[in-house]
Amino acid sequence: MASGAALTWTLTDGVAVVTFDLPGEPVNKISRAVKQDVLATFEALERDRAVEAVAFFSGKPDSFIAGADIAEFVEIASAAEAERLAADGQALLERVAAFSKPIAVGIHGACLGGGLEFALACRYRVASDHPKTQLGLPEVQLGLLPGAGGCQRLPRLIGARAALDLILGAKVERAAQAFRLGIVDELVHPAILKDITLAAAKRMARGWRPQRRRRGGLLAWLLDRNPLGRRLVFRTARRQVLAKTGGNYPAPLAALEAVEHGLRHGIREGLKREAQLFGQLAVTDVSRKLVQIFFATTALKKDFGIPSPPPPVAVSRLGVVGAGFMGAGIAGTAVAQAGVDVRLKDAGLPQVAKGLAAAREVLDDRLKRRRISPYEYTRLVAQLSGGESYAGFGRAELVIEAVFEDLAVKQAVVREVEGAASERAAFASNTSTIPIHRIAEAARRPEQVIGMHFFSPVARMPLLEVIPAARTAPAVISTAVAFGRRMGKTAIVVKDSPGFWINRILTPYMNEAGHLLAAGVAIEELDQLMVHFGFPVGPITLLDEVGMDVAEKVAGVMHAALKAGRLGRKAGKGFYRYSGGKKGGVDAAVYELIGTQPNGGPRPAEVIQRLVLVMLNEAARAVGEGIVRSPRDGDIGAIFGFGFPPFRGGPLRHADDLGAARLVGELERLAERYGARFAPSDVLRDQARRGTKFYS
Ligand code: 3H9
Repeated sequence: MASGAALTWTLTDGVAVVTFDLPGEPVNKISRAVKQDVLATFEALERDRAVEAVAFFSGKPDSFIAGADIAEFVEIASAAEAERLAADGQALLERVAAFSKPIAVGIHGACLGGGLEFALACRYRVASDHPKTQLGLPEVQLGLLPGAGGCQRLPRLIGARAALDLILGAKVERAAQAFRLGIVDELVHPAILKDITLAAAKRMARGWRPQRRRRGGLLAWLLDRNPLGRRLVFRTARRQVLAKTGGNYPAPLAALEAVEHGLRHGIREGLKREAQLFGQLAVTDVSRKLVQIFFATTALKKDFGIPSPPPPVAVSRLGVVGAGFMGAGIAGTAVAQAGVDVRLKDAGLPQVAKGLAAAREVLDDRLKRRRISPYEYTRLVAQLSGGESYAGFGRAELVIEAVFEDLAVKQAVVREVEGAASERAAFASNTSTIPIHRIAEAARRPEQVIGMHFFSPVARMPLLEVIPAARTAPAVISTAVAFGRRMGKTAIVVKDSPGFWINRILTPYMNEAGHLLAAGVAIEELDQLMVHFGFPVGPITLLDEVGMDVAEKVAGVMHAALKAGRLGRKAGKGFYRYSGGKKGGVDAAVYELIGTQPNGGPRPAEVIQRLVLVMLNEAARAVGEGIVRSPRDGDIGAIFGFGFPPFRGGPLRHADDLGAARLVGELERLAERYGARFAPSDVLRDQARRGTKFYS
């Protein structure tokens, strides 16, 4: 037995069984110290004549290697330093790839970034067929590229097209898909992972060489193996990246260049270029922002929104009242993600049947995308049931209502649920507009009442706002947050105040879009300008997507259009036309309804300024009122809730970047021209006076 700080090994029958278990850390990551440890261990293994082969495992129960240590990137001061970091990582993995004895890795749990790059440098990869086993190179999500040889080794293993698909999309695949792609050589039950990996190492020691078949048939050959086909692959990928990123994210383009350069000029040159580009990316503002988002998101995973949170109640059965679009989405996502039994209730059986069918679509989608097996699918479908009474609610630990947005209706539902469910069951309202304390007024047990505001479509939108009212019990808060997390959501705990956080800051933004329409800006132009700013969709498309819920509060011209039955996408018509679920062009009739025609309107720069500043100003005001508990929650909420451009770090980081003094000056000028809706908030004025920021 030998040991370094993180790596230990024992010898079994000529095979060194190496275990990587970083002390005191929940996951294995490759830091500078770990690199030294790996080098020293491999030197020792090289020297030891009794070692004929190596079998490598993680000592963590649920993860293999989470990649390079992201915390080290934050401290990097120059591109040259970051380039050196990548070159060091490459040199280490070159050493592993050229190791004189065969290495087999047994992968169970997350194998990401530098973790996968390490596995790719080894000769044989066995993976456990377990949902926790996920493989990928997610570096571009951090504004970086796979810098320890990933841009070179992956395309050589699985072809340029498949590798670009993974690297540029920051895709993380389950083991079965990684096996299909040819990233792993063998897929086994977790119970035999160790034995199979050891056996492979032994066979290799005796001279066996794994044979790899190229996947993908003739098409892959045509596209990946000849220069013309390859050129087409790169051209298509570049076009797709530009369309997707709008030029705001440099990492995918740089990754593409690293892959292309390596395939054209050989692996040496490829590695050199890869390290240079990694260096340049690591010091960009975009990467810094994306890394901050990573750490903010991981911190939120452990935060229950209250000091000393009591343990959450373990939910095994969920009751959902209201089988409409939201209710069905909540039911389907709860089954698919949290694996709980769900009972769906609505007034009539036809609604229930429709809701159950819609909930099942969430599972259909997972099956189609191979996120669950046919066996899991059948099991989960059986966990969904419903009816027109509250039968089955007695055993629910949590009930979520998603009925019509009307106070009296919601109050009636609380009372009915209190009659049917256990005394301990928590009651959550999925309202987007009604104060939770008003709903709780009707309750006999108001301490059990809370808000859980999901976004539409529930299965895809990653944010959950959890809204305790003044009397909500702390355990109910922990339970709502914990259950939201089990549903795969990032949860922020926000104050019970009109619009909570998301709709509070969206409303003035939407409202301003209305003013701009009235001033003659064309609908498409408005949308395009904000997409150019970095939003996934512009305000008018967003309005069509969210429909009436948010728009109800939006004044003026918007109201006229919406009152005419143009409820947005869900109604098949809004500002744009929709057919078969697809968005068409702008419906010109809208302009007549709102009594204006596009005539150019203000300059594009002013359009962007007005829309952005009105939102930042409101965000600042809401922070001042304590609507979110921290700027971190506010930024993550805006990014995950409606796609505030991640590369800008969120509205509050963006406000910090612009600086309060500048914001106040610009808002004052806008207020002079357009009125009090632009009056700078006290928070910004105060920051401008003291020279402070949201983030210290
Ligand atoms: C890279 O590899 C670059 C290379 O190509 C080239 C270099 C030259 N670093 O998420 P969790 C922390 S870039 C530092 O709650 P889970 C995390 O902050 C990297 N810290 O657990 C948290 O800390 P704390 C590419 C990391 O089970 C704790 O570990 N890799 C890292 O829900 C637990 O994390 C990625 O982008 C890291 N790499 O999920 C993968 N990873 O306890 C990033 C985790 O102090 N990681 N931490 O709050 C993940 O996606 C998830 O953490 C993972 C586990 C799925 C692994």
